[in-house]
Amino acid sequence: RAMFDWVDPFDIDSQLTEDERMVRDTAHDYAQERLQPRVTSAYMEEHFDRAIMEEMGALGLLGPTIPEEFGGAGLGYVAYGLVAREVERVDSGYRSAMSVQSSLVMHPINAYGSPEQKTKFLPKLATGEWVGCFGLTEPDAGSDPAGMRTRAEKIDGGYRLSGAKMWITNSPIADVAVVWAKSAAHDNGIRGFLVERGMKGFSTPKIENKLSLRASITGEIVLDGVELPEENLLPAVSGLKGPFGCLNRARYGIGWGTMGAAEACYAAARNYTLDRQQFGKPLAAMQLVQKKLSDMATEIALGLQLALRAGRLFDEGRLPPEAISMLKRNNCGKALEIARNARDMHGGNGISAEFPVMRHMVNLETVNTYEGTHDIHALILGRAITGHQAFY
Ligand code: TGC
Ligand code: FAD
Repeated sequence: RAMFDWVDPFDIDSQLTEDERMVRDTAHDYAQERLQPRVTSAYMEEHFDRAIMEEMGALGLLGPTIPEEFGGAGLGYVAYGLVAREVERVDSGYRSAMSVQSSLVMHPINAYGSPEQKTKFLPKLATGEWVGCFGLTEPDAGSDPAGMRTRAEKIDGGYRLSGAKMWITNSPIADVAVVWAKSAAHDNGIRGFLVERGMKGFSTPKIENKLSLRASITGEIVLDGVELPEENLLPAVSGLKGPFGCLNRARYGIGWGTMGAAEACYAAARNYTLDRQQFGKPLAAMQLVQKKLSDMATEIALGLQLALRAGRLFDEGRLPPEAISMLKRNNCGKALEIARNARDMHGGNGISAEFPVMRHMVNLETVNTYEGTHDIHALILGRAITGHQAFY
């Protein structure tokens, strides 16, 4: 009789290559040894430690899919997902910092940038010497980025950018911002621009008092007539498919990352209910508690298999964006449900920062909203299933 492993019931471990397991173990050890000890105070103080970017860079965790010639690790998307899972096992905010740098900043420069842009930006982003951010959302354009108001006007030798971006991960500490704007010189099409720290009219005020993702830094991007040279336009993409091509990668990473957060909540709920006695026996011996743990284990096992299959298809170039919507929506929604149940199973202790469950729960509220809300992904899937768009 094969033995049941409550952590890995379908032996996902043996479905990974040796290299993937090595990357996973490196990320696991780093996350547990260096991130776990600082997360509670970072969360309470609403502080992101900038040194984390350099630590991750030194281990090759930033831009792992970027070619080695530009400072990346040249790894596949399964390895990238495994890193996201290990980092988000500690906190969704740390995974955010990492996935923005990798998928939303390094990827567009690598995929749409000029050779000069790749040489100038990618190696420094890979080591964490530079931090990047991605500006798509605006105060009046969130789920509908086509409604953006940020404008690029052609000037002699370059462009002048005017507008504002809202809810931007890493913006207050960013050295470079990938900003999406409607460009008058390109039939008002959406184009990507590399805005560098120090450019006149560029500022990034911090958004204070978040109740979620407090270990990640979030801000605005204000573009007050920022003038930048022609060489800072991303030359090789135009239209919304530019930012969406980046979002495909970040959303895929969230599919893995949220399972890491869910696994942390499941393990915490199991440990807590095994220790805690009520009515003369451990809570874990009660039927209702066992049902909750069984549901958690099942959803995590299914979610991980889905993420792994998605990663294999991604590496083969066969993963449709709509399948990424299914992965992001399902795994994030299930992780949120698992975190809420784990919080409940900790009773009063569940609301204390001594335990990770409520922090994961409120973090996952953000993850359920950003990179396309839960309902927007349902509509993306609905359009693909029926052929009718129901966005408006
Ligand atoms: P639609 O007509 O569907 O498409 C416009 C053009 O884009 C192409 N396209 C895609 N290309 C690649 N990948 C995808 N996933 C694509 N989806 C669409 C499409 O083929 C078309 O190309 P073309 O050449 O024909 O012009 O555009 P729409 O305006 O109808 O889109 C509707 C909708 C709702 C699907 C879309 O706007 C959407 O996904 N909204 C959600 C917005 C969103 O996800 N924002 C995320 C902001 S970044 C963020 O949250 C970072 S958090 C990071 C962290 O901290 O971890
Ligand atoms: P809205 O679009 O106003 O949506 C509000 C509600 O209406 C949601 O429930 C939504 O599902 C629903 N809704 C919208 N349209 C429809 C419809 N057609 N039918 C039915 N229901 C609908 N953005 C970036 O560009 N870069 C970043 O780095 C970034 N980081 C973020 C970090 C944090 C902490 C947060 C909270 C957000 C971040 N975002 C970032 C922004 C994020 O992507 C947006 O918040 C998200 O896309 C939703 O947009 P919105 O907030 O404007 O909500």
